[in-house]
Amino acid sequence: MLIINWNATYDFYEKMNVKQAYYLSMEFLQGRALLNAIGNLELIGRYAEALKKLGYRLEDIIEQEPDAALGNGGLGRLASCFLDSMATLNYPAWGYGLRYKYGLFKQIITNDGQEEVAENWLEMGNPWEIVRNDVSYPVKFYGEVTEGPDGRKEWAGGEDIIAVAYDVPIPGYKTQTTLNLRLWSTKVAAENFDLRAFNAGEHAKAYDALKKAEKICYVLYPGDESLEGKTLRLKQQYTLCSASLQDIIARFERRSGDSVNWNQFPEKVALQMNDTHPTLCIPELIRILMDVKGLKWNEAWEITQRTVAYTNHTVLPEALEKWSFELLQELLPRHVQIIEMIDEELVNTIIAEYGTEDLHLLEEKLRQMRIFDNIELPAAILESPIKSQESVIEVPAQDESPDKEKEAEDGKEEAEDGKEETEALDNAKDPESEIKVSFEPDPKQPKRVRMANLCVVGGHAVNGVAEIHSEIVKEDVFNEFYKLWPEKFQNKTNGVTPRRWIQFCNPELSRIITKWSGTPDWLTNTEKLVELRKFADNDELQSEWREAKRRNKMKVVSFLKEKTGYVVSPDAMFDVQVKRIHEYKRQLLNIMGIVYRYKKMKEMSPEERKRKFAPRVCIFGGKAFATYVQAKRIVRFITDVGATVNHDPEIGDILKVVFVPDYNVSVAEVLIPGSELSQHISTAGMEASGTSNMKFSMNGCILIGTLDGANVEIREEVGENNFFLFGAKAHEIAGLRKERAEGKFVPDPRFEEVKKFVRSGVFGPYNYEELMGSLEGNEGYGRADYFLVGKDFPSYIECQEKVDEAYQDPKRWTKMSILNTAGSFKFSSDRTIHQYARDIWMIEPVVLP
Ligand code: DL6
Repeated sequence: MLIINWNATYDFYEKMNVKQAYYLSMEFLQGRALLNAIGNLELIGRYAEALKKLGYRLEDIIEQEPDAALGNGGLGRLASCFLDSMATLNYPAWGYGLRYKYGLFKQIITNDGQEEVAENWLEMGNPWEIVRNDVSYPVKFYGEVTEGPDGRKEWAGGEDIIAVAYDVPIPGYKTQTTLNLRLWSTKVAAENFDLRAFNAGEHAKAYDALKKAEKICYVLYPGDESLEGKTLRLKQQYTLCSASLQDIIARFERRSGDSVNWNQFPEKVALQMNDTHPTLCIPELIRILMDVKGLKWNEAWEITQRTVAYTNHTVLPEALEKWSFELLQELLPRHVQIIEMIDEELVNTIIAEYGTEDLHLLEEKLRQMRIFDNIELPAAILESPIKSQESVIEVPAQDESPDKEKEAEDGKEEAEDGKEETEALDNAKDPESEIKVSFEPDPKQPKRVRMANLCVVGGHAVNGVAEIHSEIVKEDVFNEFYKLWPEKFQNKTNGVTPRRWIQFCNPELSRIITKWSGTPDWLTNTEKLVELRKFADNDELQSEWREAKRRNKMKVVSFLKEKTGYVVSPDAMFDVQVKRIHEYKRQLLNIMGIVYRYKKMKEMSPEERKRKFAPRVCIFGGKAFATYVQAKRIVRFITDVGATVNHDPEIGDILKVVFVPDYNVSVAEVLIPGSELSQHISTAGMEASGTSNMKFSMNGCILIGTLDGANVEIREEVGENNFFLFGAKAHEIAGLRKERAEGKFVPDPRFEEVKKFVRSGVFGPYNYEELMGSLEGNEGYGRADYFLVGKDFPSYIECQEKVDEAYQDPKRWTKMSILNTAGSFKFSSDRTIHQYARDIWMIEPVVLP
């Protein structure tokens, strides 16, 4: 059925020559496909029946499928939710990505913390893809650019590989529309296989080109510490952009027949860049239009800007990609020329806007906004109009401490970057300053290309992924661009598909929702969930609601036993924090809170303990990037605490701490329906949106969180009484950090008590000095609690006391839970996709006849 629908959809779009949106993403975190496919086709019952006749249970068959984990976390899963919504809402759209041989690593938890093992998800073959050997494109790296007789640039020589399409069907719910996710794999171009070397017995030499080509798609996100890693990552990004654009352009030409009109390209193609990873689409589209199709620069540039849009998913400076100019120039020489043209265009715009009278101001604007960082201005601009101003004086080269570079490598760039910027601003503003304006690059600093700036300049729309994040994007990260082009900036609050994240993972709750909302329509129109508000106090609904949660908790109990060996009580509150391990997500705050709880429990009589604390199972899950040392220390800390607490006979079932290994989409599908409290406790202003917060809330789980990302909007919708709020606000963070740096912060005695307790060795022999030291900013431990764990600790543990109190009143808790599901209507990815379609892509639903 899928294949029939898939072909019908494709044929119809071809025939109608519709405008299509293309979602380009280096990550798609699809998870398992079977239940989703038969669910969207409304075949679950019949499929299970058929399997039964063959002697199998659907549940067992489902478990056989490995997760397609072609993504790291939220960004990739968002892309997959979007595909589901695009198909369900009948939007003509496709996804383009890479078919990594090894997805995100498999995480093993040992006594020493996390270990990584390659995830060979294709080992048993993949029935959900069709290789399209007839759809393949050459992709070039390195080489030289020359000028042809007609003035056109020619990029020749270098290394050629072939990108081959693997197509994956994306079924919509209750619709025939079945979209395509086209993933590229790479192989050697036949002519590059050195048969002569092979025949001469030089096998290694002969296989060299083969390996070079194939390894591009071996692994998702290779560590980019080494130059080799960086080159590989850049090759991956370019492969995605080049192959996808060649494919899109070929489709456009085919559908245009004899009357190709390139001006019409943006009327037929909308291209969304999922973060900066596909930025090379911009110069690649221009390259193809100019060098292959013969368009002039102005035409190519205008068409590109009308076609491309950019979503920003992070404000962390270390994640805003900056590529080495030299590397880019070596690997993609023609693209660098094109980026130079875009940069020049931008510099002219900045000069037109700010003039050349105040060179301090101009230098400042150019420094912040140019695509090139620390690269000389185009000669024409330096000569005139800038050189015509007599006041240009060169800046004396400034010393760079060697330590600083090391710190930046350790992931501590933000703090330093912020500092540099303030200093530079101060200097620029100070008329007495000795440092004079200069447009010359600093030879001691690296030359870099800022991909985010290229995206903002090259795209017609820029969006953040939650209201607060989009404000930060406008007011902070891209403020200079916002002042120049306010009309480009938008917000598109993320969403998740209610099919996978309620209906298929939580059929118990879905039945109750349908019964009490009076219709199954909530699955495609989540506004209907609001109906539940009317019955939030109803005893019958409350008891059904609790019963469903209990059954889902029982599934979690079995799951935890199977995966960790721990046996936990279903009577305890299931308190969950599952997400990538990152300092800003503050798993450290959670575990420090648990340690505090444990210590207090130990100091109390059993009766007092019972009165004061609701029994809890604290569940953690998430992967730490293999080279992220601090994140791995946090994993180790959590597992050590678990090992101590869980075996403490005095504590028993009143507190358990479990780290679930190898958190992925399928694990989330078990944990989320059975959770009661979930933690979204990032330092305010640092989590762009979060999407698991939406999934938990939909499944009647109550959130404890800061005013960050989509938490802000979730709290608005579910009601502030149904959300446990704590912590500093985003606008306070800079001031608090400054205070800390000036040594003015006085930590709460309870926080000091916890650190001392950890240092006492109660959790085993591991050296906790680095971890605890990082919360103090001791010499050698970096940025004085940059994520403000110590600052938010008192309000966090006080908020947790309120959680205990609420949980001890089941009627109140159940009401809060129902109101969470009811208030989650806004967070369907269907709403988000409608907004992208209407405001950015300008596409309409196309229903198959
Ligand atoms: O927008 C999806 C997701 C957000 O929900 C998370 O808040 C955000 O951290 C994540 N961003 C990334 C950034 N990756 N890069 N580059 O994963 O996006």
